[in-house]
Amino acid sequence: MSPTDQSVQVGLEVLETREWLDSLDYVLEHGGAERAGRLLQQLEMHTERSGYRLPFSATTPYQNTIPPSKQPPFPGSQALERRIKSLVRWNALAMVMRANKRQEGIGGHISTYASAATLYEVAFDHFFRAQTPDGDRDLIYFQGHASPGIYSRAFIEGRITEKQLENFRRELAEGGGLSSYPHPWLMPNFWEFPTVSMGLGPIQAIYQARFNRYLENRGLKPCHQGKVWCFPGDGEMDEPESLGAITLASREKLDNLIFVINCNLQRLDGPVRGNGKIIQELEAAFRGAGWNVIKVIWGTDWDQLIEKDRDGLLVKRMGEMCDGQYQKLFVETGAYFRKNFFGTDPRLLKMVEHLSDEQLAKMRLGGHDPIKVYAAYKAAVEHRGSPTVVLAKTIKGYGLGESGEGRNITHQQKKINDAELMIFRSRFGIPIEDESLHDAPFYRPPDDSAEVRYMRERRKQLGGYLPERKMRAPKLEPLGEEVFEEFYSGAEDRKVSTTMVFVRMLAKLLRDPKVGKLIVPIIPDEARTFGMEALFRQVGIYSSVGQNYEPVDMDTLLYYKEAKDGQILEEGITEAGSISEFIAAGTSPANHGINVIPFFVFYSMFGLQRVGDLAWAAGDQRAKGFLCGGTAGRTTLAGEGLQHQDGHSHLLAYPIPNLRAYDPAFAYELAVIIREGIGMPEGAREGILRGMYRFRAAQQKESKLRAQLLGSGAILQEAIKAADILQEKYNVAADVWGVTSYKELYRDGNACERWNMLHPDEPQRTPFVNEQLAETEGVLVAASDYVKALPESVSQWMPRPLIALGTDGYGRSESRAALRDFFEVDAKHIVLATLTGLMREGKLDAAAVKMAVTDLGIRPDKPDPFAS
Ligand SMILES: Cc1ncc(C[n+]2csc(CCOP(=O)(O)OP(=O)(O)O)c2C)c(N)n1
Ligand SMILES: [Mg+2]
Repeated sequence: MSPTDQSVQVGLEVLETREWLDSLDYVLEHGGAERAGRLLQQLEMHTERSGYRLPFSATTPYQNTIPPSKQPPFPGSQALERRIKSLVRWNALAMVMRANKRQEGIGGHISTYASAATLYEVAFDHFFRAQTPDGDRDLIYFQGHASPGIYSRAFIEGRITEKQLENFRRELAEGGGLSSYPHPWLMPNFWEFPTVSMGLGPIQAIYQARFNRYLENRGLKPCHQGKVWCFPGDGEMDEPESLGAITLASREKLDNLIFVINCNLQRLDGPVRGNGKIIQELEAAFRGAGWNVIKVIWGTDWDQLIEKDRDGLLVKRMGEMCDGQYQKLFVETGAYFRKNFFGTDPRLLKMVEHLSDEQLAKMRLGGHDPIKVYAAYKAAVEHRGSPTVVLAKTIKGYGLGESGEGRNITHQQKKINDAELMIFRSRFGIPIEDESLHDAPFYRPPDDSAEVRYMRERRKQLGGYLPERKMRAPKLEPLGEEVFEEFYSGAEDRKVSTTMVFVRMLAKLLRDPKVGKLIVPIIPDEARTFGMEALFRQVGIYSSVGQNYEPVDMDTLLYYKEAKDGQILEEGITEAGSISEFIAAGTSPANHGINVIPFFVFYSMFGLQRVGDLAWAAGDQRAKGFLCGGTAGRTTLAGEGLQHQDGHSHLLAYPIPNLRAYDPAFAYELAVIIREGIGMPEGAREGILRGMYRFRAAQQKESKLRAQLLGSGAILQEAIKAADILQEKYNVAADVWGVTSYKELYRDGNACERWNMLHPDEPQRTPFVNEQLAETEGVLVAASDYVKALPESVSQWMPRPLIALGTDGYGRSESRAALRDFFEVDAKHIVLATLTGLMREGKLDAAAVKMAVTDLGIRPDKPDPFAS
């Protein structure tokens, strides 16, 4: 075709397209969206029947799902809300900057909240309900590393002190501090859901929404207006857990569930989909799964342009450009924008000829525009029949100036320079003078200011402040002995597996008039393996739609019975889903004020090994319930392969401080454990090549007081310091050992033991650890940055008793020095442990050790890190 023919062709196409569009507009106007939809379907069918294959597309054009004509009016004061949002932005930035000025490297994130501020603020002012009219409440899964913004708002609301804000990531500081991320364990009156381990928020939110329906359908939860909101990052959506359960949400028609994905096009290192478009990719995934998808891409500034775009040129151009290039546009000038975005077609250039470069550069994205975000949330809240996902386009580090906004390094940025601070201050209208700016002081308007009054009034209208965690259910009464009595006496010489006993116990509990209804059995498709099928019939399997088919085994006694009020949660083959459900149930006393007792019964190998991070999150949020590993024990489960033979799940239980792990042998042991578990009284918490080398020998050869200090990793330095202190202040000669691998020492020790056992008449081998320490003198002290179980696992081969120091317990966000003091693994605690050992050997008296406690500056009443 000649160029002239080509342009004639294009001209004809434009005309043809216009005619079709005009016709469609007519139908939309006179017949409505439904008629238009039917017509389009017929056109599609007609094309297919004529033998043409239309390209499949799960996406819609790269534009807002809600057109301006369908936008509701914005109900609040935009001006005041912008003021409040600016103040929240400021303090969020200031808390991270100040923390890092005081101590380099303490960390924190400024760019994530900067991109998400509008997404949160619109929700706080208009949507998040601390209490719904029917007494329910919304449950919010905040994006973990957006926490500075959430703290900042609570500060302006007056719920968090300036001191606490000052001590962001300094939780052990005087006056208390704030944890880096949402941790209910650390801030039990504030955070409800730990989310920062990517992907755990989304899957937990889905199962939370499902569990709420379960409670409602079983009549345990009378109210149902609450929504579950989850705010993941676009990078986070790559986690299998993020997308892995989305079909469950649509299958279950969870219209009580709203995802808001902050699509700032960036993750930690760089673009999420530089060569693609994350919003379109997510749209396809969620639409394909049956979700209601609302895209919020362009801000109000774009409305006029899009409205004039009758031929769809602009929207086509919007859809062509990949995310990496969009990111480039965000950091460039208006002139660049004009040339590289609109410059591909003279007609596009014409569209924006009335706009200056400066105006072009300021064209806002949808996720930064409260009007667009409000419209999306309102549509999400009102939508019925399926869950909703809002895909909001934003800029990472929005407002942080030249060095932060949209840059690849922005995620790790902890501060901005004075000039940028000044621009930020002026852009967001923060009333702080130039002279004070350098320190980034906090700013809170007075209680009677229009801003504080407005935000408090909004929260009052929405039922109170958020987030707020508290125990909303009364304490469970301990169960009477009579339930368990039959198990105390045993099975009269009959050998019964603990799994079988457990199932009998569970069946009995389900029949108990007091707690029966509260029991929530959760099974990932293995009930028959454990002999639990009788429960199908006894209490039914939960199904939100009942049973729409005649089960094949209907004529048997124990048929597969599904029911709307069924009690068993048969989750299918998803351990991640099942434990998420377990978490929802186990936190229900706090979140809903409803006491339930979840029993998650799994093939033991597929417990902690499979879903360790979720189990950790369960501990963090204080979930209560029973994790029951059936068919446990490496040698007990004969016949199955390596993927089934669990001999280590108890070791995997070590790191979770508030998980109690038992390996019961008898029915009565199991009975005692379960009875104790249900009615446990509050506050009852009872819980380098071959591996080592001598790093340094003591210089002082003639002292009678001697010690062997074993240090590992970063803590080896503490052991060296301790040896110096011991020598200088206490006349103790201490050798220092570097232990590179307790596991190797353990493996070697066991290998020797085994060989010796099998070769009784040959010279016996000595474990390496014993060989190393046999000729030494003095007390043995080990310290590492890991749990005490590591050194203790090899103490059996040491010539003398070992005192182990380690980091058992939940961590804190703090400086290294404060943390090593907190966990008692620093030099002074190693010194104290050594002196204690010498006292036990009778070489020092108690008074001398007591004096050392004082001299070393150790507080004897400091909390036990294992239990705090
Ligand atoms: C399981 C897991 N892996 C890695 C990280 C470390 N990490 C924290 S934030 C982040 C990037 C998040 O990007 P995105 O989800 O897009 O959030 P954004 O900050 O852009 O809103 C990473 C990799 C983590 N928190 N959890
Ligand atoms: Mg991102």
